[in-house]
Order: sequence, then structure tokens, then C-alpha cells
Amino acid sequence: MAVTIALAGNPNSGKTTMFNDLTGSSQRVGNWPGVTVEKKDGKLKTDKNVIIQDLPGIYSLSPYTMEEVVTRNYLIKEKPDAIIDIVDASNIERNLYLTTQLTELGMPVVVALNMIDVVQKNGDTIDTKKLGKMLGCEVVETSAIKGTGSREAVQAARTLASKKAGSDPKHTFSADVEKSLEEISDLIRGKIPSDNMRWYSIKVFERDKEVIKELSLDKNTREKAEGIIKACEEKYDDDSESIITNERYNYISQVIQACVTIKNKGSLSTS
Ligand code: BGO
Repeated sequence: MAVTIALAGNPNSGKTTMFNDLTGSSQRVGNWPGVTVEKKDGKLKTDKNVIIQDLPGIYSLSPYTMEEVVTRNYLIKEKPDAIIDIVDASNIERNLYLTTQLTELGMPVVVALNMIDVVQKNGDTIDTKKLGKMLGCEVVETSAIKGTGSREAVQAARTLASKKAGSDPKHTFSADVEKSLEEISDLIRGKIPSDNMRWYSIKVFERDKEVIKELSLDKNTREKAEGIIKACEEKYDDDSESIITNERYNYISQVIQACVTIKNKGSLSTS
């Protein structure tokens, strides 16, 4: 049976290089429906039953750019069998912002720690095992330019897909935010697949317009959700989207501290 693996990642993380390496000449190029954003897919060179779906380069799953909307709609609605999240390991801190969001989708995720050759050349190290544990997903070192690790990443994604083993994000927000997310989950339960519950709850908490429209919540539910969000905002004296963003960055800082060692400070950009 055909398996679809989506390649997601920040711009310049090496997505195109890995896509070309994996698919060779069997590529189809077009546009995503209704938008002028390039759509590329191809068959894995070594197994035509594996479709590799390239996704637009993005920094976040917010609803603010066409690329972000295309990517999140594809991931939530078309549901590929697995995601390979291509992370530029030499810019790991910035890249993990998207990773934390992808792991909340409840789908199988493999992090391809790409540009590992750059990290190694600088004498820096990343504890991949610990990173995988902290993120709650598999991590594979890759160098798309050298053609190393990409096949292992695909194999890991296929294994997770066959087990339907969604990622298991370890990150929790602060207690008040988690309580709000739980209350929002209770409001929207039954309207969405339970696998995607965490992602939808966070998006409702952030007042994500696209998600609120999609869920077509009745007035009473919308008002209850608004009450939950406002109560949390008052406690933090901040807007809900900023609360989530700040806590994400705090968590990523902890992950970096625990997993990344820089030989010559400044050589590994963690910004
Ligand atoms: C240029 N290791 C190293 N060292 N470089 C890599 C790796 C890797 O594992 N993977 C990709 N690159 P894209 P998006 C370039 O184009 O695939 C390099 O946006 C240059 N170009 O070769 O395009 C890759 O699809 C001139 O570099 O990323 C590319 O995600 C000088 O990372 C860049 C130096 O890869 C982005 C590099 C004219």
C-alpha cells in the first residue's frame, strides 16, 4: 500500500536538497489549489510505493502566510502517514519552534537533524537521544548535501507510519495554561479527531481565526471559550498568543541547554 511522507521545515533547512536526493527525477511540480504556492511531490527512488510530499518552507503553523495555511491544511486534512521535520541543526533553536508545533499534531514525526556536517565541522555536539526524548519523537542525523541519513529518516518514518505511532510531545505549558487547554478540549470534544485534540485546543486558545471558522462553534461555546481565554490572559497580563509563544521559547531554551554543546561559543547559532 502507498505511504505518503511529508517533508516540513523552515526555509533553507535543506528540504529541497533532501527532496531531490530522495526522489531523483520522479517529481511532479504544480501549485497548491487556489494559491500560487509551488506544490512538489515525487516517488522515493528506491520504492515507488512511497510518495514524498514537499511542503512550503515555514517557521510556524500560524495562519498568517499562504505557506503556513497550505501546510497546516494539508497536514490536518489530508493527513500524510508521517512527517519528516527537517531541522537545520546549525540553527537548531530557531528551527525547533516549528518542531514543537508539529509534534502537537498527534501524527508520526521524525526530526531530520540536517546540516549535521556543519555542526560536526564546528566541533559542536547535539545529544540526539536526549533531544528525541525531550521532544517526544524520533531524531535522525542527516546531511542532505552529502546524502547521509535521509534514507534512515524515511525508514524511521515508514516504521512509525505502519504502527500509526503519533509523536508524544513531552512539553507542557504552565499549569494555568494547561488548565485552560483542558477546559477548551472539553468544549470542542467530539468536533475533531481525538488525535488532533491538543493542536486544536492550543489554536482555539490562541484565537486562531481559521480554526475557529472551521469548527463553527455555536455562540454559547464561543462565549465559554472566550471566558476561559480571558481569565488566563488576566492572570498573565498578556494576550493568549504571546503566552503560548513565550512558553514555547522558554521550553526550547531548556531543550537546547540540555542537548547542545558548543565548542567555540558562537559557532552554533542557537538564535
Ligand atoms: C545553497 N549540509 C550542508 N552543509 N548544506 C546543506 C545541507 C546539509 O546537510 N542540506 C542543504 N544544504 P535547500 P530549502 C548554497 O544553495 O535545500 C544547503 O529552502 C549556495 N547556493 O545546498 O535549498 C543547500 O529547500 C551557495 O545551499 O533548503 C543550500 O529548505 C553557497 O543549504 C542551502 C552555499 O538548502 C539550503 C550554499 C547558491
